Amino acid sequence: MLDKNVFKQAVIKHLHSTLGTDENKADNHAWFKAVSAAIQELVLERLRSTQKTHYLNDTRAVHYFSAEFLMGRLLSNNMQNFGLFETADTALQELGVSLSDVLEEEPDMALGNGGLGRLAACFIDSLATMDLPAIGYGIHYEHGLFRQEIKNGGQIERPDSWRDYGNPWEICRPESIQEISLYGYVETKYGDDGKIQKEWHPGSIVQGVPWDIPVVGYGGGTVNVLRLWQSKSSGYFNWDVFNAGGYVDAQRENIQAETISKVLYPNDETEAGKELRLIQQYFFSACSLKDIIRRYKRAHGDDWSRFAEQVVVQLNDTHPAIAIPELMRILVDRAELDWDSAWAISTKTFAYTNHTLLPEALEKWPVRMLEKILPRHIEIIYEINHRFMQEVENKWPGDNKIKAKLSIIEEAGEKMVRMGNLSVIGSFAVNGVAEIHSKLVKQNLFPEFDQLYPGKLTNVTNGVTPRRWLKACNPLLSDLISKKIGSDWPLQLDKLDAISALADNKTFQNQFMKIKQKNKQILADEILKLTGIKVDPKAIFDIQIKRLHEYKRQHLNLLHIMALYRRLLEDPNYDMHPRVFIFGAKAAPGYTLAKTIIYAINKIADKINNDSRVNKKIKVVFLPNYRVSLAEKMIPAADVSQQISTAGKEASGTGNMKLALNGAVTIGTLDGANIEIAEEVGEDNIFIFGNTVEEITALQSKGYKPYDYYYKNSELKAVLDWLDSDYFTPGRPGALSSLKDSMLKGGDPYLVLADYDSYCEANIALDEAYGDSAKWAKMAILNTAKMGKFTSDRSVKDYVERIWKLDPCTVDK
Ligand code: NBG
Repeated sequence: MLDKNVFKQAVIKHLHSTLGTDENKADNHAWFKAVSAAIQELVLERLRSTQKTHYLNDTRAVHYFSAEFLMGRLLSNNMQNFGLFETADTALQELGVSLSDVLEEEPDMALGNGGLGRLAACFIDSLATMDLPAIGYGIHYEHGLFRQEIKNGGQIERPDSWRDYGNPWEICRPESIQEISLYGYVETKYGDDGKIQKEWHPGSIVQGVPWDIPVVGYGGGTVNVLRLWQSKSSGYFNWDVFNAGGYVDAQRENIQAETISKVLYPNDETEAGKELRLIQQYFFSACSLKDIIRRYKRAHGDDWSRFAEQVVVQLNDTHPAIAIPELMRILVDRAELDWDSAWAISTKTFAYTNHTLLPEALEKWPVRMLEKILPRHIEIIYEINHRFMQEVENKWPGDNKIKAKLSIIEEAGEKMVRMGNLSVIGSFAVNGVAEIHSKLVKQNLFPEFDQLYPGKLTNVTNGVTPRRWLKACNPLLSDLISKKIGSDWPLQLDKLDAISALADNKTFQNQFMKIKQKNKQILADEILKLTGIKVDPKAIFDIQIKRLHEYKRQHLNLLHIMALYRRLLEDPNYDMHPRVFIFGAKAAPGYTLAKTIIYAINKIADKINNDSRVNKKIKVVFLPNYRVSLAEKMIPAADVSQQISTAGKEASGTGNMKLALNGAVTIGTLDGANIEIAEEVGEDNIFIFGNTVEEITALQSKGYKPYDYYYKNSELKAVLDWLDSDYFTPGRPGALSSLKDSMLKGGDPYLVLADYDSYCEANIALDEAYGDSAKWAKMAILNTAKMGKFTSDRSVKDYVERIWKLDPCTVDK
């Protein structure tokens, strides 16, 4: 595509004419900008061809609505996808610049919290790679997820300023600005034909300015777009007139349009429940729908009959669910379609993905908040609900209990709008994200909806892009694999299975494990740089990386670490392989217990790492500011992958897939996608422990008593009591007691104690297996070999076949 010299010239040109510097003065950041600009030239050329091709072919497209896109860095990815990584590397070397240093200059685009946002990023990578017409829609947050610092063991949140020095990839599109309305009141009028008409007189108008981030498919054929909306005040709105009318809610003057896209809510798996959050959701959903309709009308004018043939909108969780009444409003109030026709179009347009069963994460908005902010939408929601209640009455005549349960409006206590129910009713397909999760969605969350709409509820198991999560992040292993089986596995991940045949081959085992060793050395250097902690790369690298949440049970891992510590103190000859426990996790700023767990990890780490009686055997590392770019360094170095959530709580997990893909062996519960990973790798190549969903249900129905476990297991008791002392927090006795209390007085809602014994046993089995290096190598190889199912290309293919019904559209080169 580009040869080395042409590439060099392009970089130098940008150094001079885009950045106003030169080869002698440029620092790494300037080189980063110049290299990105050189790559962006290619990106934009392919973007233009793609858009033209899609337009000329009038393609049906998927519109992926997501409040979060956790993109990480783009330079390396874009170069990889254009096949230019090696070219760039040598070109820069010849210019006396290190590509890896240059790559480090790019801030992560951290516009997401965790799995949900990263899944969206993997999906748009796969969509472009598979030449599928798609556009991602989200919010152009000025500040992404907070930067985490650790001070005296505790988490401090600092603002993330990813755009302070500009973002070389994004393009502002002022020509496509949209305006959306908020607040105000609804006027009921009678048309000439005597029909009732509704007119929303908004109290405030906000502009959405689109920023486009090109999404380069692997091979560089298709370049799709991620369109992110920035909010701006709409200068010209005449406030005085509205004030004089006295109609407008007094609150609206407080609205500062620009705050809408200021920050990403740092909550993961909890409902944010704030007015601004609802406005964010409406803001990006409404801007995106207007954008879609503008494009549709360009091709089809006012003929709505083909809308649902051309457009499918995937709702990534309920965050964009307000798009459903918004489309109804446009069709009924603006396009003047009758309700039934509008509903027919709308329910053929939307599909909804559920990402969690945790009750605290199921979104509900107070009716009075909607009445204030979106007065017309609440009327429409009531109308949707009214008609839906008739359906329920037909199916279950006279059953008010079912009605109360299925109603979009929750009536007990303050009236609330249930966004999950709205999403199921307003969509033609609903999916969970792993087999077990989708099963529980059907059985526990929405069983009556499943009866009412047979076939609507389905499963699409998550996946991850092997381009970023193996090819780019683990170049040594990628090269080895390509040498053995050819280089098309990043597009056909099933082909990895061919290395199964080499799992017993001594030479291959050595090559595979030597690479793991090198990756561990690289991570050990990084750990030293970031924390000052020296770890032995010969030790087992045991990694737990994910958001901090009680259900993910970082504290179960910690209890086991404390137990090992005790065993070593009691018996200096206690037989175990040296092991480094490595954590990365951010806690939601308001989640006190999660922050206490981070504090506990750091305090226990301090003690153990500085205790010469044990620190040859165990070390504990907490790497601050876990994010996509740090994950890319940690994952290739993992021997062990900790996936230890309470069964039934982790919808899928995707870190589990990334780690196994890079040859880490999982210790995990039968939860989320762990179950499917176990099916693929076989029970000999994974350490499964703990209560199953069924066993937990049984335990709870007979009355779960955490104290029984505490009194029965003296080691567990000792470890828990240790948390009450000031051993780990000198001068601050009781600083960790709330952690102990959560598992005893607090009833241990995530059954940490119930799984403790079996977790310890699994750890012993793991340690033993590691002792047999040929056996371990085989396990590691088979984990990589058997991950074919978990490419996001397969997930996207499932979505296409089961839900989106899209055809690929190749773009000529
Ligand atoms: C998360 C689940 C994960 C899952 C991702 C992506 C939310 C609400 N859910 O298990 O907890 O892997 O979604 O589907 O963030």
